Amino acid sequence: MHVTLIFPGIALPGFDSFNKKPTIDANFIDHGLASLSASAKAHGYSVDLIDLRTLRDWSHFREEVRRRTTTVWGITSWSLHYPDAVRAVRILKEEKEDAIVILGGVHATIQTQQVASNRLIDHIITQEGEISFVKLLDTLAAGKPAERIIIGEGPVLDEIPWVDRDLFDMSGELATPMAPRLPTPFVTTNAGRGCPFKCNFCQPAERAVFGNRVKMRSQRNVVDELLYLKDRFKFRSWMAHDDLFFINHRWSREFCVQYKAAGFTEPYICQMRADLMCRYPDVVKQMAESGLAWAMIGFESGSQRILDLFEKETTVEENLKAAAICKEYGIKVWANIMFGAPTETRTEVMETVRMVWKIKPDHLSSSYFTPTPGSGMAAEVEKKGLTIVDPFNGSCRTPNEAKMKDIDYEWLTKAIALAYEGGSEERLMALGQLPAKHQEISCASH
Ligand code: B12
Ligand code: SF4
Repeated sequence: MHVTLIFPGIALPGFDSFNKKPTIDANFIDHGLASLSASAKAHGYSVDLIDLRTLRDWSHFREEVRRRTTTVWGITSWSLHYPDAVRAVRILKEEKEDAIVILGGVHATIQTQQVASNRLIDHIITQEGEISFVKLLDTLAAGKPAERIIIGEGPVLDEIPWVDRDLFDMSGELATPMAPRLPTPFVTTNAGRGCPFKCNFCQPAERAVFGNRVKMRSQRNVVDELLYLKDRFKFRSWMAHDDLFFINHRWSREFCVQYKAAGFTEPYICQMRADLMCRYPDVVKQMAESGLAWAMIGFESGSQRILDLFEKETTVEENLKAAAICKEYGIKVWANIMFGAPTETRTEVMETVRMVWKIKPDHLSSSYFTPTPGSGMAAEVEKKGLTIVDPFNGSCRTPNEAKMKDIDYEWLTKAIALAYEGGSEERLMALGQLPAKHQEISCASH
């Protein structure tokens, strides 16, 4: 039996963006679909892909559907992509009366009832897909009836095949390093799944998909995959896509040993937390010696009240110390900073600007606080009627549009510009005195 998978990720980069726009969202492969594909192929199914980013427009998608004889279609969807996933399903059903559509991914997991209310979707698999997707294919291939809503069984990561890099056109990812000056070819991989922390602008979405326990592949399994990727793609740098690659100090120590023993010196980039870096500076040093070139750190805010509001469980001091540890070991700092949290005051924003100046990141990635579907904060601000973005677009954190009521985005843009430019305390104080455009950002109403 043949299956066609669909990647609907055009919400940010748009149609015809693959290999045309230099951004990661236009070019990275999707590990969820690539992993499903690997499992399906390992069980004898043939699989191909329609990646909307490679198409001209919706009529091109219709043509691609029409020219296939596929019956079973699998679609992934984050919240941001859901409206496009729904449009794809509608076209599929218009073109192929007998199409069986299976939807899975983050949005299907956190908004199962909403997805189930779309009667064009035949089956929904929530949580992790590899095992249950194959079981569903087996049932369909046998012509037997199958449940409509299936809770995905979580696999043991070393027991599933490496993600299928033949599903996507790898040329986009190979040419698009995550951080400036990381050499190409560049590849991404995932060493594990899940995160034990509870930052409320993110959780509980992660746990809804991956459960409460963090699962790591064995170091051997990851290093073996990197050896395969080296052989196949000759990569010169790579990224661990994990929410947190440095999550377990024992795992990381052994990974460094095995990575070096395999002869690797290739630089890599990953996400890290300031508190863990401060607790285990020796591991950070070991990672730097093994090739860690960039640490992407969610510093988020220079205000302790805002960090606590986010339930980040880090301190401003840890933020500064983690950055200093990176400087000491020659690791470049990618600073993720969030502006415009609900109830954030101007004084608190200014504290964040000062923190950025002290950290002096090699790359500053600023975002507006965004009510990401599936996060605790989103539920809270929606209840209070503060959200002004729609629940799908709402997951895009790019600081280019207003997300929430009561936030003076015009002023915030100036503060963010100052964080980027660097500047003096006088300029910052002058910014603080500017009259508010709409309402002062304040705690008053909440
Ligand atoms: C890597 C990553 C990225 C990469 C994307 C690379 C890519 N194209 O895949 C980059 C850095 C570009 C990125 C960007 C963004 N991301 Co992101 N990202 C992640 C991250 C950390 C890992 C994704 C991953 O590889 N997971 C591992 C795979 C194996 O898991 P999976 O994809 O969920 O797939 C499994 C199941 O969901 C299921 N499944 C998935 N699809 C299907 C389909 C079928 C048919 C079935 C049966 C099952 C199934 O089975 C899979 C295997 O078990 C996740 C968090 C996370 N840990 O998942 C956030 C996450 C997906 N991102 C998120 C967000 C919000 C964004 C941004 C919008 C942020 C922004 N800029 O504002 C952008 C959107 C960009 C875009 N593509 O349009 C949110 C999505 C929340 C939501 N409600 O949808 C997440 C969950 C993080 C969070 N909690 O905030 N991201
Ligand atoms: S923001 Fe990062 S550390 Fe916090 S819960 Fe999400 S993945 Fe974990």
